[in-house]
Amino acid sequence: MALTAQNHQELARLLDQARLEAREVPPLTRTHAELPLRDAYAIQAEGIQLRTARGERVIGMKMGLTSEAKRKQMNLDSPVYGVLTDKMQVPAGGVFRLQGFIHPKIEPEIAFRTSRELRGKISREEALDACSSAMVAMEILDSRYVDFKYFSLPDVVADNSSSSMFVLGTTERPPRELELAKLPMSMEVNGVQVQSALSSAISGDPLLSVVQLCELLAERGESLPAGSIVLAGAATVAHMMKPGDQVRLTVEGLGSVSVSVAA
Ligand code: OOG
Ligand code: MG
Repeated sequence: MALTAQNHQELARLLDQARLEAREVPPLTRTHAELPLRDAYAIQAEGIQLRTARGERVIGMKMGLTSEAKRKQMNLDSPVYGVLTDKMQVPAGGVFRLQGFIHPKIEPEIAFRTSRELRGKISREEALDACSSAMVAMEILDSRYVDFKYFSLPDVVADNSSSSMFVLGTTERPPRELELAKLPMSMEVNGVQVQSALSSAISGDPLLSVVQLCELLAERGESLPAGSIVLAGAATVAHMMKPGDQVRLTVEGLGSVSVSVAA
């Protein structure tokens, strides 16, 4: 049976409450075996609506599952997007408190800032023109599903693609000055490397995540507004955190960003 707008709202409320109470819920496809991706994005949008109604401001988008390492880990086969709000941002060098989250994990990313609106099928060159800067970024994921397990793309999409918090580096460089697909990335915890990859692990070239995002948005008749932050997706699998951890990501040419983990 097709889902109604009311179903979308109900499921969005369920996930929103789970997030606010840091409580796990079963994947939606347990009760809604037929959950088309289109409906999952509608649930995601309703969830964002609940947040903006409380005063949060949308400041960008995240791409997820843009690397082979992530798709393998989650056993899912295509990229997805989610929405970022101002409340999700941890300042560079700031503190991330585990309390209030369910089972958060951190992952190494690269982010872009756009200076003009992007819509539909665009070329890499158009994406390059529209991105005024690139920066180092880490995303803190949290899934509202039991044990961070879900078995379908619609589940993760409805849950805002597991997005939770993110941190951006303070060095912003024009992407044209960088060899975007050849940047060594290294994530360290307390000075010890836990993940490393080349930036090409992200969509073959992180800028292509922006191209893919625009295509996905166009399927819903949407565009990427000027002034958006875009997280291009993780280069490696995500890492669990414990209190006292100091997590730092360094991307050659873009500098470093760190976050301290507290209980
Ligand atoms: C989905 C989100 C993946 C990324 O960067 O690949 C993601 C998940 O892992 O739960 O954000
Ligand atoms: Mg991510």
